[in-house]
Amino acid sequence: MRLSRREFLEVSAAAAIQRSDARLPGVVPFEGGLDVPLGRRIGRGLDTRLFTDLSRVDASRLVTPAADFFVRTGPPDRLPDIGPWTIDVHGIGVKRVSLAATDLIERTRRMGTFLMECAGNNNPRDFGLMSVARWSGVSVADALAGAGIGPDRSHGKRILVGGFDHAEGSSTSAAGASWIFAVPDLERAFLATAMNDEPLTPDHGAPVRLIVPRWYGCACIKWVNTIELVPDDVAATSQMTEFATRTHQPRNARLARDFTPATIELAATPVRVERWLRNGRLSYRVVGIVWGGSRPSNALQIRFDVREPWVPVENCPLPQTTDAWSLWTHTWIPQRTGRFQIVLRVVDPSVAARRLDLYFYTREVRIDEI
Ligand SMILES: Nc1nc2c(c(=O)[nH]1)N[C@H]1C(S)=C(S)[C@@H](COP(=O)(O)O)O[C@H]1N2
Ligand SMILES: [Mo]
Repeated sequence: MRLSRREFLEVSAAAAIQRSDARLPGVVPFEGGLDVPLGRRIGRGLDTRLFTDLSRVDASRLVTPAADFFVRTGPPDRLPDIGPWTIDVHGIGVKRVSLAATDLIERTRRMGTFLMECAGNNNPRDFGLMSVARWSGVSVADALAGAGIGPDRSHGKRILVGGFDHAEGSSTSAAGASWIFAVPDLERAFLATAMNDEPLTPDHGAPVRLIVPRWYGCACIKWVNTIELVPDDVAATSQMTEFATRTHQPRNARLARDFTPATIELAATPVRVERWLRNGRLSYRVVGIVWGGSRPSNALQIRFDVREPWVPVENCPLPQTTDAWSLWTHTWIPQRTGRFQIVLRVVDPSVAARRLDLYFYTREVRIDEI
């Protein structure tokens, strides 16, 4: 949105009178990538998408409303009636049990606020295959204990969590959804039945989906209908193989145990570039998020132009947790008009940040006025 000269003078005058800063309307749009509609469900079936509008993330809106939570796959057409839904728990060394979704829903309690990101979150216009919700459910350990499977289940076994899925793939996705975990991978995992205190919707895996905090979304199986104890040397599933590159797996990973945990390393990206008048001068304020990683870090630096030095992000409080995203802001006074690539890096060598190192979350903006 651009201001007319008159509007500009009015806002300037107002700011001067108040001797305070004034935010100008609108934001500088991010360029490049696909111009997809945000916050609106598009596509059909397996290819259903909803991209969260990350520019709306703010201190008062750190949890994504359920209707805006990203969707990576719509419910299969032949999704069975969720009323009598059960999870078939079986496998080596266990007695086959059915876990009723209604039982899980009765035992549901709040699990916490967690971010979910699709491993294929690669559109620099938006990066909107990422959202944060308050989840409720039953921990996997409790659910298995309820099915008579105690903590000793770990002995030489892995756990496959499978979901109902589309019968056929599409040009961008394969059919079938299951992930095989080592037992410790699921320590914090839970079977979610509610998002933001509302029952799960079909888009998000109703009646039961898996949430594995800090892992990419591809492991967070929707419409869960199977939990199977499998041998340690079991082959990886087609879902794991489909997402192997995007979850940074070793080349030639073939068995489930060849896979590394599909965790999200520390990452950061701008979510909007605001225009401000400060003491009658135009300046820009970059608002961004930092997420992922096994421990919080605020050692972020930002750069707008390869010819300029990296500088510390101006205002980046140490996040209290890496379970969700946290906000940072940075005042920017560009010295020229034209295109800029906004990139971030973390300067702590003990923090793994593969995607940041690859400039994966770079944003491009065009500045017309300085
Ligand atoms: N059964 C099933 N579960 C699934 C998928 C799927 O296609 N089928 N997609 C996965 C992927 S790739 C992601 S990113 C998340 C997205 O969850 P959401 O649509 O609720 O945001 O679900 C995961 N769980
Ligand atoms: Mo995904």
